[in-house]
Amino acid sequence: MSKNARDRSIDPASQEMLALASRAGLETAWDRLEKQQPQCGFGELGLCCRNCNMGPCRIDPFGEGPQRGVCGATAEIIVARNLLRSIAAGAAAHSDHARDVAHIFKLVSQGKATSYSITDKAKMERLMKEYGVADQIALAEAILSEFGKQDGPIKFVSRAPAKRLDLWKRLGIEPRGIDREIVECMHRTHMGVDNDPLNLILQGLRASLADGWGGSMIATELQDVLFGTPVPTFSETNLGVLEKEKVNIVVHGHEPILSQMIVAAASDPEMIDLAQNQGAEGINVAGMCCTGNEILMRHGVPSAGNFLQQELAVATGAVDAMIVDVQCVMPALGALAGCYHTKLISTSPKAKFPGATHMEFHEETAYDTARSIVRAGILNFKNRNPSRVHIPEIKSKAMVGFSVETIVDALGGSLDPLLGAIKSGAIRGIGAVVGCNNPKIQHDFGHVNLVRELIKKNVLVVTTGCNALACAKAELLQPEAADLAGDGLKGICKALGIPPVLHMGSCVDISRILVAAAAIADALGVDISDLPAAGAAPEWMSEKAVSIGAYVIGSGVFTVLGTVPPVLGSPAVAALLTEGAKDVLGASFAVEPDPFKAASLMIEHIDEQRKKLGL
Ligand code: BF8
Ligand code: SF4
Repeated sequence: MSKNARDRSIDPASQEMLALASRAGLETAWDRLEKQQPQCGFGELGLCCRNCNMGPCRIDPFGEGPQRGVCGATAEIIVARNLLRSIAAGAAAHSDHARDVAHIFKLVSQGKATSYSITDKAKMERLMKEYGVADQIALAEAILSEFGKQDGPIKFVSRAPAKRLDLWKRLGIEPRGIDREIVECMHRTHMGVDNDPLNLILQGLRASLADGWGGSMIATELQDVLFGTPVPTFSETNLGVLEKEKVNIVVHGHEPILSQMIVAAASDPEMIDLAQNQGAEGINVAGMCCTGNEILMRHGVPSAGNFLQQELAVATGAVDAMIVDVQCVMPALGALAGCYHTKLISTSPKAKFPGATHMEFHEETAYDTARSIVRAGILNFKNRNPSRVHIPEIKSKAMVGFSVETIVDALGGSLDPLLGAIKSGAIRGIGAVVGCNNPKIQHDFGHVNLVRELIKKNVLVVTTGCNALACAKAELLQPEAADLAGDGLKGICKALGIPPVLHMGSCVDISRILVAAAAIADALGVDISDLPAAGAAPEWMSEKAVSIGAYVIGSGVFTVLGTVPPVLGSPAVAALLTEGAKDVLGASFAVEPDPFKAASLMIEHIDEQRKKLGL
């Protein structure tokens, strides 16, 4: 195998496909990153501004060239504005996803979107109680009104511990309507509006809180209501889940309102018959990225991998259809699919891709469209060139589906055993490790090594998104992985039959981690920032991750980032995020690309918190 493939990923299935891609002359994200070198130094530092047409402007980081944009904006202002815009984009992505789920929930309540139904009625009733409404339609309307609400705060904010709520109020960052906060970010960053870095960052926190405790939480809650609250389930992950003799349909993107329907359509007997008539043994649906996490944890549908494996899946030559909706779908896929028989099918009116066939998905006709899409995949099976099929025989078993409800169940009905274990030190603390892949970091290296280090030191890990999939592939989501944990954590996991790394879902499901953190803080009578807990995003790349990072520290959790955010062009903003925030929010960021050092930072923080709590 070429050294290149080994340098690019630690995952053997990905290495195998990277070697194949390079032999076949196929271009991947790693190649494109190389071609981008050297990347723009101003961009890396956050020092360029295109917010008006007197620009583009850039600030010379060496102090020799211009220190102000044409309007007079300084490095501080430009860096803070750029950061705010990234948060707004990330919060918009999560929240617009949530809006679509809420919209479907409303249609279901009105008896319109007949392809969908209510699966977790008890959860829906709990939400009705929380919102103080008497029926389902009223709940749908109340939730939808969170987006356009003019005066806050949004409902789920009251799930935060009282001390946190007070702090948000005092700082003036209690989120009002979700759309309002995002629009305000765009307004404030327009030329000549908000030019105070601190004021800009406070608005960034508010918009991000509207994501974490708003958009993302709404998505999670209503997806559970519609599709079921996850319970522990076993499945498999990695490219080896693709099957040579079956029609392979990969669902990639983020919204389970699509992937759920594809899963249902693919198990339709008529579709299976059709697949068999076409010479296949059946239909194999596999997930990719977060929509993969959604169906993995709810239905045990195997996942073909995380973000950087989307191109590698196509390169197996065995994918008959890759169905995409929104977010984290590389526009490179169309051209790559064109080198194979693979049909790339886009489905969202919001997201079209070069080289894709567009089969638009609508709530009212969801199941019929899903059947047409699955049929297109089946009919493409005969176009597969068997001599070009190469599926790595590598996959890992994983136990997934740890919703907060499930964790409480696994603990015997209350958080007390967990609190007891934290108090006794058997569990040293909790590490929330989340986020993307980024070819700037060897694929999965940051994720897997950080998590291994944490569990070794008795830190229970909760995970979502691409980290969850990295851990699954590295066999850390199996109960047997308890053997890799320190003695205390190992004992607890063995007693409960759970892995030391708990898969809590997709990226919007980081809201589950917030709910869990709030419950633990409440049980201990402290704020979230007092908990022996820390977060990390070892390989993050997306703007959603910027919003997540902001709401996580805004909620009081110290967080280590594995790739450098574009803020170093302003020492003042960088200091605010890594130091100043601590005094105000009780939490701040650290940047540490080395996962072993990152684990040490998290553990140091956890130990400090333990000491403060007298544990
Ligand atoms: O929402 S972790 S690469 S797939 S952004 Fe994207 Fe990042 Fe993966 Fe999921 Ni989240
Ligand atoms: Fe330049 Fe100011 Fe316009 Fe930005 S807003 S492009 S710094 S003039």
